Amino acid sequence: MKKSKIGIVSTLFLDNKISKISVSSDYVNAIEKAAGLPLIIPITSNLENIDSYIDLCDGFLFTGGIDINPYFYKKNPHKELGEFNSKLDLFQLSLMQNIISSKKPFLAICRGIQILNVACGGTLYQDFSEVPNNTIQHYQKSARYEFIHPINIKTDSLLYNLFGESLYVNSFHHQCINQLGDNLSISAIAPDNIIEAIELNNYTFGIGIQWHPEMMLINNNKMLPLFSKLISTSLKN
Ligand SMILES: [Mn+2]
Repeated sequence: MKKSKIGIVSTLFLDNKISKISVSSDYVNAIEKAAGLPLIIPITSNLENIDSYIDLCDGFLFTGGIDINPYFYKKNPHKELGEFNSKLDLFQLSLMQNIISSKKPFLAICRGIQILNVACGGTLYQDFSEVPNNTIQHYQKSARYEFIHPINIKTDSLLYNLFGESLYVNSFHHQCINQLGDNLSISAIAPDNIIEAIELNNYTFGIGIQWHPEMMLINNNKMLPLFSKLISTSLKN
C-alpha cells in the first residue's frame, strides 16, 4: 500500500557550540503509528530548495522548539523572551508560506502554531507575563504525556470533527497567540481564553495546535486522530 510521505520539519540547536539539526523521536513515532512515512526536512539557509522539499512530501508536520525572533512580527523583544535563531525562523516561515500556497495538508505543533500565525501576519505574546488575566498553568511540571488543562473546541472546526466539544491536553508553552493572522480562525481556547488551536480557512487540513499530541501518544491513543487525519488527507491530495 502507498504510504503518505510526511515531511517532519526539524529544528536547530547548539550542542557544545556546534549547530545541529534535530527532531524529537516522538514525532517520528507518531507518524509511523498513524501509518505514514516520516521524512525529516533539514533547516538550511538555502531557501531556493523549499519548493523541491514541498514537491517531495504529501503532507507536513511542524514541531516544537525555541521562541521566534519578534522582529518577524514587528515587536520589540520583551524581557522574558527566550532563545531564538533567525536562520531557523526564516526557513520555517518561508516553508510555511510556500506550503500554504501549495495547498498541501499540515499539522503545526506548539512552536508550529506560532510559525503558522506569524507566517500569516499575526503576532504573539512573548511570555505569559504579557497576558492579561492568565490563570492557568501552561508550562506543566509533570511528565510530558500527562494532560493538564481542558480546551473548548468551536463547533464549526476541523478539530471538532475529530474530538467533539472538549479535550484535555498537555501544556509546555510560555508564549501564545496574540493577534490572529489573515485567513485563520480560532478552533479552540483554554479556560483562561488562551488560543490553543487555529485553522486556515477554506483549506483541506491546515491546523495549528499549542499542545504536544506526539508526547501524549506515549500513554494512549487519544491523540492519534490528529495524525491519522493528516495522513489520510495527504494521501488524497
Ligand atoms: Mn496550554
